Order: sequence, then C-alpha cells, then structure tokens
Amino acid sequence: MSKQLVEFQEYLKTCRKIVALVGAGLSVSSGLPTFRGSQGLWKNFNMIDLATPDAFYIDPGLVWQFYSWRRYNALQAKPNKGHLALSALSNLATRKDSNLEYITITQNVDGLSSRSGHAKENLYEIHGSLFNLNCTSFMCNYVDRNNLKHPLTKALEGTEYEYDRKNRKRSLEEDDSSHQVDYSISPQFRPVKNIPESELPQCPVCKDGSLLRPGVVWFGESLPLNVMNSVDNFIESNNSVDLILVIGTSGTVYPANSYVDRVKVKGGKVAIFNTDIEEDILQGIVKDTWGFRGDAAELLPIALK
Ligand code: BV8
Repeated sequence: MSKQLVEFQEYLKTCRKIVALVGAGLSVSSGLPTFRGSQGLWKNFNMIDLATPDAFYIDPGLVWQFYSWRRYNALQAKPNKGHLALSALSNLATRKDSNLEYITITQNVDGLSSRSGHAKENLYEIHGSLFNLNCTSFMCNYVDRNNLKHPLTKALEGTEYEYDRKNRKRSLEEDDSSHQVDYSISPQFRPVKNIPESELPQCPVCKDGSLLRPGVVWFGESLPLNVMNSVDNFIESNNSVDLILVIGTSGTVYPANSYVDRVKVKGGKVAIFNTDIEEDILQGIVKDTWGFRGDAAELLPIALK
C-alpha cells in the first residue's frame, strides 16, 4: 500500500463531512465515453452545435438524435464498482446512528449513480439527466423524471447504435471480475435524418403541443436553483467540509470546477482519482492534496474501504 493511500485512509476515518465531485471518468469503466481528450464526445462534434439552447432552437431534430443516442447507450451501461463505492458512502451517511455528512455532486447525466443504489437525498445531478424531459413552453412547468422509454418517438428510431470500441480486448459483460477498462471508446455520432418538430417528443399537457427537450443543463444555461442552493448550503455552512473527492473530471466546466477551491479555502483536503494526474500531486508535494492515478472504478473501492 502506498504512503499516500495509508495517509489518505487515516484522514478519511476522521472526516465528518465529505463531498464527492464526479465527472465522466467515473463512467468510463461502464463503457461510456468522456467529453474531452482524444476519445471524447467533443472531439468529433462541437458542443456549441449540440449542447446549447441555440443548437436546439436551430435544429431540434439533430439535437434530439444526439441525446437519443446517448440515452440508448446510457441505458445499456451498468453502474461500476466506483459508483457502488460512492453509493455505500452515501447510504452510510443516511443511517440514523451516523455522524457523517455526505453529498455526491455529479456532472454526469447518465443516471448511473442513481441506478447504483445511491441514497437519493444526498445525490445532486447538477447537469440534469438524459432521462428527464422538460417542456420548452415558458407557460408550462411539465417535467417527466426518469423516463426510460426508448426511442421516445418513432422518428428517433435508428439512434440505437453503440459507441465504437476500437481494439476492444475483452467485453466488460464477459468478464466482470477483471473489470477491464476500455479506454478506446470512440463515440461517433451519426445523425441520420432531418426530423420535423411534429415528430419529436411533445408535451402531453400543453393544449397545442410544445416540444419536450432533454432535461440536461446546456452550456450558457443556469443550473437548477434548488440544486445549487442545496450544494452551496452544504459547502458554505459553518460546519466546513473536511474532504472533497475529485473523481474522473477535467475540472473544465463552471460552476462544478469552483467547488474544489471553495472546500480548500475553508481548510478541507482534496483527493483526486483520475487516469491523468500531475506529477507533483502524485509525489505528494502539493499541500493537502492526494492523487491516485488509474481507473476510478478500480481505485475507489480500495481507497474508500
Ligand atoms: C453557467 C450536460 C451561468 C449536457 C454539461 C464562455 C461563454 C459562455 C459560457 C462560459 C464561458 N466561459 C465559461 C462559461 C461557463 C460554462 C463553462 O464552464 N464552459 C466551459 C466549457 C469553459 N458553464 C456553463 O455554461 C454552465 N452554466 O455557468 O451558468 C452562466 C451562463 C452564461 C454565461 C456565463 C455563465 C452550464 C454548464 C453545463 C454544461 N453541460 N453537460 C450534456 O452532457 O450533453 S457539461 C459537460 O462537461 C459534460 O456533460 C460533463 O458533465 C462536463 C464536465 O466534464 P467532465 O465530466 O470533467 O469530462 P471530461 O471529458 O472533461 O474529463 C474526463 C476526465 O476523466 C479527464 O480528466 C480524464 O483524465 C478522466 N478519466 C478518463 N478515464 C478515467 C478518468 N478518470 C478516472 N477513471 C477513468 N477510467
């Protein structure tokens, strides 16, 4: 066991208040791609063309095909051992006899944390979920949560193709025990048709019909106020956070990337779980920061044991 791990686990035992900040790297071992980097979703497609309100306004059919494809792949995926390790921590914190305060802040929209048995009350999906649908009419508050139907309309048939897996060595399904990580997932979105608005998901409540949209937070949109308030209250309360676990995220996107500094400034320590970590962090020379390099699905069950 490394010196860093021993030190981290000793500190973990003393923690009374913990936050986990989760990104796409946690779901890689479940077969889902990250966003940035050479195999990321945004490598082949510009996020401005697919993940903004303008993109949806210009071509809702294109955007719906993108999200329908990602819904399909997220539905095929299963939570991995990293999701389960966080879920165990979340459930420990909800026990009546527990003196641990805990939240998971996930940027992931794949629903895997929720499907891993994570306690609902301490899971914050700050970028929404692929399985939520919201009405686009300002006059209508219709929301549909956790809708797992696929495809949502007949016109979205054809989005059921899996991410390309180059040089796939071993299927995760075939050998779950080894939990081979497929680092070579190459997402290739293939929009196949122009779809008129009338054939896209429609609000069942609006009289004249309004489009439904994916219940995710697009770039340039505000995050849900109630979620932001709950997270802010947790981090900013007098009782400060002892530890933030930063798992599989590049920390590129605001406001998620602001939480680490906000915890640090109040005296909390940081533990990073990522396949890509700076050398000085690994060497343990960055104050109050531990770094564990590798697959989060492998590292978390060991570190949080
Ligand atoms: C907001 C949902 C107020 C949709 C997502 C300029 C103009 C306009 C806006 C801005 C601007 N500058 C800054 C902004 C604000 C903007 C922003 O931060 N932009 C960035 C790109 C600069 N933020 C916003 O717009 C937010 N709203 O701020 O409101 C406002 C409004 C207007 C103007 C200003 C302010 C809303 C952001 C929400 C965006 N929606 N998702 C969808 O998914 O389609 S975010 C998107 O990035 C992803 O969905 C993901 O959730 C998120 C974070 O990415 P990561 O999870 O970190 O993934 P990434 O690929 O980057 O990294 C993966 C990591 O995993 C890597 O480090 C890798 O090494 C590691 N890894 C890989 N394998 C493994 C692993 N680790 C462990 N194990 C492994 N096996």
